[in-house]
Amino acid sequence: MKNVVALAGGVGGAKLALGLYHLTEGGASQPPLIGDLSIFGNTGDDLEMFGVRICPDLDTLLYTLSGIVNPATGWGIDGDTTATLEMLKRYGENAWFWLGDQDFATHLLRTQLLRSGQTLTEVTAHLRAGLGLSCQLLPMCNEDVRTLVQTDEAGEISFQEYFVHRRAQDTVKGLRFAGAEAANVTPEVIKALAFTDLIVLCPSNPYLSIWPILAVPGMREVLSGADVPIVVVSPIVGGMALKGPAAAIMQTFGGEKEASALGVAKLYAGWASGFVLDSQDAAQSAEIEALGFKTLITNTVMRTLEDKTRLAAEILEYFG
Ligand code: FO1
Repeated sequence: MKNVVALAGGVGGAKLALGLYHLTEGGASQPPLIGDLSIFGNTGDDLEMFGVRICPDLDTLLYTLSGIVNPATGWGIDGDTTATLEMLKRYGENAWFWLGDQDFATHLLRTQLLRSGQTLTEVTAHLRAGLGLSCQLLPMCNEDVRTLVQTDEAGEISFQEYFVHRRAQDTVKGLRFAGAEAANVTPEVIKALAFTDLIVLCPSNPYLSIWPILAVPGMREVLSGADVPIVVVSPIVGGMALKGPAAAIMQTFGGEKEASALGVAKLYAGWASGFVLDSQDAAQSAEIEALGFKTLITNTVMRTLEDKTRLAAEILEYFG
């Protein structure tokens, strides 16, 4: 059995995280192929609203892995209702961020535990245990780091303002991870890396989901220091993002003529060692290998649970 660390952002990353989780004993794999699984989640998308702390990417991982996620959106809780949000609207609040009633319970408890002095790592451990998850879910750090998006149209705005309120329509000129300079790699992250055999960067937006994690001072170094393969799974397939604005951002902010798996590989060249690209992009594999990557070409589009588990098992077998 191998131990695995996975880095993940939101919906796209959570799909592969679920595949990896299914290879653990707690995820019911018989026999289990993964011993310890630790997932490092992005908290740059976090926000405070109506007095509560919301961690959308951690929650997407919590809900996906525990099987209660809304399958239509990939975030939020399946069948959740909006009585609380409706009441807030009645008071005249501009409730542009969709928050379900059950989802509110997560934010209320998180906020209470944080106020009692627990770290975000401790609070997240409490939540994942409550949902019966046996893998570790670790926020990238305990300090507040906020992804700010610099746009042509609206200046510098918060991530959720850009992504949800303004529907990711603005031209992204730059990103700032406010608070990152004061953040620290946590002891739990360091411990997980001490025992890992493989590091997988799930197919999440490099700029918006993975960069904030790597912006924590020392994070890149501790990941490299684990001295195990660091494998990137391309979130770009056939020139398109599997989900979200990654392709558009690669072109505007990243300066690529067109979004591609090769473009993603260039972002991680010299640091990561493995690259998983979709069969549709097989023609790019020679150039990706020329950048120094060992490549795996396979079907990376994950629709069913079988797709997710198969991709996770292939990655483990090829790079583990
Ligand atoms: N995404 C949306 O497109 N609209 C929403 O109103 C929205 C609310 C929301 C509430 C809780 C949560 O955990 C996630 C939510 N998301 C929503 C998704 C979220 O904005 C993104 O998944 C991530 O932040 C990007 O990785």
